[in-house]
Amino acid sequence: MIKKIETILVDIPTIRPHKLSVATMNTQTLVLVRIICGDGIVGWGEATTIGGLNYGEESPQSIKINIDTHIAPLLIGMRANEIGKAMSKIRKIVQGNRFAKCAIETALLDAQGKRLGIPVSELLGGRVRDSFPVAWTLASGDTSKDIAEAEAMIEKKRHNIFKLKIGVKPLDVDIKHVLEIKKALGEKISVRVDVNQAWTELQAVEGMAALEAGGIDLVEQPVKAEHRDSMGRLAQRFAIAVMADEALHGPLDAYQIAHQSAADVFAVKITQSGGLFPAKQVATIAQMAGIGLYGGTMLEGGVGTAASAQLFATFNDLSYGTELFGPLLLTEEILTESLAYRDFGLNVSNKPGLGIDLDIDKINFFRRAQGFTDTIEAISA
Ligand code: MUC
Ligand code: MG
Repeated sequence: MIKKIETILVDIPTIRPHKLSVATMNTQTLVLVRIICGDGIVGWGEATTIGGLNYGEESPQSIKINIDTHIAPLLIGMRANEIGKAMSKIRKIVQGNRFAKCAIETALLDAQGKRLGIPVSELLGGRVRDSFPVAWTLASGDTSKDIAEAEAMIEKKRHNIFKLKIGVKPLDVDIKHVLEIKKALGEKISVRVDVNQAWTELQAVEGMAALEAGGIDLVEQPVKAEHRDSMGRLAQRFAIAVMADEALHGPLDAYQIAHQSAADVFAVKITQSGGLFPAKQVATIAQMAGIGLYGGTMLEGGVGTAASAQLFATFNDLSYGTELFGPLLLTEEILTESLAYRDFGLNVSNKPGLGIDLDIDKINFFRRAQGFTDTIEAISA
């Protein structure tokens, strides 16, 4: 039985300012969800977004208040092991709020995995891999700092795929920045860009021609999410891969984008999709349409990253790798044991549930910094 649902906002500083075309992040707010079940099992979920309401239509505060006010009351007293029924009730009654729904579904899956003694991947169809590559985003805003950061990552065997955030500066300045980084890192290192919707189609035509000639592997969301015809024209015109990110809000968008041939690759995100099961459907649609898969992130902390990892481990095709580096961008770890980043990738836990434990003292400390005077209780499950 679902006994209690708690939502906790935790603000964690980033290791450096993270500059996107839509926002500069100095902290990340994690919305943690803890579901306490009648059998004593505890499940954790998480949702994050970027820059308040700059990236999407849910903010950390809206996620918390909508779970507390509208979603949790629907679930209290339901059977905790009937995840399908619980999520279908929420999906019928609650419009939108995909991030909030994802955090709840994650917590229910974590609890169910712990109850059955199996990792969440096995509740999602079963894993086909135990590790995958993880890209790093260079977003300091400075070319030489980005090159030094990338070289340090390669040296440590942490990452050999890099995504550059562009779109704020004039096109020629951005292109120069990207090509200088590509030249410094060399042939063997994959360099991609994320424009976060900042270009017009004409700017994209000019930018993508230069990026393609310079050996850049992929362009993520070059134009506005709703400009699907533009995405389609760009995907057809250039050999460089076009990836849909902000354009993908779950299975229906996936179906329509596939139908319109408006992307070569999908960035699958559990929050953007509205949960792990809808994200799996997004991946299935991509695979049916011959669209490549990339495991995306909303810069989640340890819980959301572990959940994404459990899902991405079930994808047959993961040809573009993942970007599950969220916890590495934060100064503080909220897990008692960090996720296993090794050999340019992430090893996926095979412990029950999400395979993680949370550091309750750390969570209470960062809650206090936000002015919360109450604390959450440590519960072992
Ligand atoms: C995005 O648009 O892809 C993912 C990695 C990163 O640096 O930003 C996010 C959001
Ligand atoms: Mg993106």
